[in-house]
Amino acid sequence: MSKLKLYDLIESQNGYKIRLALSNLKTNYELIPVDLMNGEHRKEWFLKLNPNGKIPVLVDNGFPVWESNAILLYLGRKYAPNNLIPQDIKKLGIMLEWLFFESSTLQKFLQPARFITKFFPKEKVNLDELNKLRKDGTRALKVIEEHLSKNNFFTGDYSMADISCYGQIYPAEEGGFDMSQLPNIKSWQKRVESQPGYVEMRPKVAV
Ligand SMILES: N[C@@H](CCC(=O)N[C@@H](CS)C(=O)NCC(=O)O)C(=O)O
Repeated sequence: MSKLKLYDLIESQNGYKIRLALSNLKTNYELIPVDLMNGEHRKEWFLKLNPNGKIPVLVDNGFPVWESNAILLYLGRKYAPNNLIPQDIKKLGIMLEWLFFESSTLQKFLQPARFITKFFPKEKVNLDELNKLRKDGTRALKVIEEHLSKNNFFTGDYSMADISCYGQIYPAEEGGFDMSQLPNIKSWQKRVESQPGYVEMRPKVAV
């Protein structure tokens, strides 16, 4: 049994970032699904792992780490110190910019837009709110589109910033975002998909 445990749900794009990173790093882990629909993440045992009551949470030999981008930095430092976290101080600065941009801006709009579009009953959807999320999310995507017009990856080389933004953007169309107008993002997605150990958000089921 692996000493790394990931509390997660396949449909979570924040959890997917961690699954992608662990797969890129060829690191084994145990996936423990958390039943959000039945409020498992609000129970006392889970709040001991993450007092904020959200997935994903990584538990390393009993030590819990929460917030997806904090988990990425933890994993990068532990398993790939010279690889997915740049040594070069300027590149490190660039990677951190995009990780913070992801959690403060991109995630703030893309995640609720997808949640509302995919999981809310139609009659409960506030269209003004949803359209505002899509408008602000599209603006954030265009900031990335512009950056990727001059860079193959966020820092030049594949790093945790790519994993974080890729995981968040992966299901963006399910949130009603039109990705067809963002060709640089599309090309970058293909480059991420050709990295060793790449996995999709939803594992393919054998037929
Ligand atoms: N900023 C957090 C966001 C985590 C988050 O919002 N997780 C969602 C699933 S993707 C969740 O647990 N939602 C349950 C809730 O908020 O009640 C991160 O990056 O890890």
